[in-house]
Amino acid sequence: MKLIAALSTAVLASTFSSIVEAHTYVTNFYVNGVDQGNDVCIRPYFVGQDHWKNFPIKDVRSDDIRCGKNNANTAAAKSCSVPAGGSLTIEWHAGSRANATDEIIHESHHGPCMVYLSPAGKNSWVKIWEDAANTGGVWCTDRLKKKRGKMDGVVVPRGLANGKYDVRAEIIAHHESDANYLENSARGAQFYIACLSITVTNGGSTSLPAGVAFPGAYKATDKGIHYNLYSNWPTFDAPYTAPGPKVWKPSAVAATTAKPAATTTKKAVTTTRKAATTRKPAATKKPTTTRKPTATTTRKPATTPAKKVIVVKKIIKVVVVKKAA
Ligand SMILES: *[C@@H]1O[C@H](CO)[C@@H](O)[C@H](O)[C@H]1NC(C)=O
Ligand SMILES: [Cu+2]
Repeated sequence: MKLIAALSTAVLASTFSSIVEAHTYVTNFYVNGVDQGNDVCIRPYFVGQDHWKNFPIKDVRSDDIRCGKNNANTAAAKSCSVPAGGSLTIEWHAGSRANATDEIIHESHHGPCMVYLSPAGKNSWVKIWEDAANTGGVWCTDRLKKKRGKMDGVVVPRGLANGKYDVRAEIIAHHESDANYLENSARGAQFYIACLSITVTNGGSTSLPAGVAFPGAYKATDKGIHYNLYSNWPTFDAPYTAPGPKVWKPSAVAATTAKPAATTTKKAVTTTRKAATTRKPAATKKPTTTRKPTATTTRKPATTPAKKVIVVKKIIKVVVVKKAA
């Protein structure tokens, strides 16, 4: 137990130094693969203070949790047409989109992604997509980095009634959410949010069901918000349920929406497994930076506390041997 506590502290310490570094924000989105343009149909970010552009919202009771800092009731200058059944790809960046090596979101930031839809200006949000998988410690944020920031697999329900809608895209970063923001406002979960304006065309007769309001939908104590990313170190694999309602799947669109999400998740997991088959990286890397290598090899055992200690001991042993050599 003592070892685990020490290692968790080391992991935490490594994240503190990077708090002010690259967060993330939405620069562009694509309709059926077509880029709508820089900042087009996206609510403009708060510019009173530069840093809010990519800074997280942390208070779920605040109006800012709806669409970002000071953006609860603003509107994008334009609404982009999307045919019902069409795909939305939402592109995130930490710094500049023009930077080919932009890190998308800081390495320490791990968590799920979600997309909600509301009739324009109604604050009645229906979750239409999420990627909350964390198998092997690989999260949506990690997949996003591989895809150069492109959050894909989001489909506007086929048959949805024509009209203007707001899209709320969200990433939750859990690197400090072992603390509850209400108890420690310096830490807590970080919410990255952007709202897009779309006009659905070629739609049908399906209306959105009643949605949830922001603020209102989340509580600081929700399991998917006050979540300890480090509790099961080194697996990062504690069962996770994203906050908010379940993804809405109208029967008419179930087939279209289910597929992309499932495929993406499986692929990512397979990649990690392969990478993790060698045990060495886990030993050579410092506990603070290990994330992938150890994740899969120790996945199952670590769910029981007794075995967790054994796993940690093994790693320590290897580290010691290495140093002696
Ligand atoms: C591009 O992004 C990388 C990674 O964050 C950063 O180190 C580099 O300074 C950035 N380059 C420019 C020109 O901003
Ligand atoms: Cu951040």
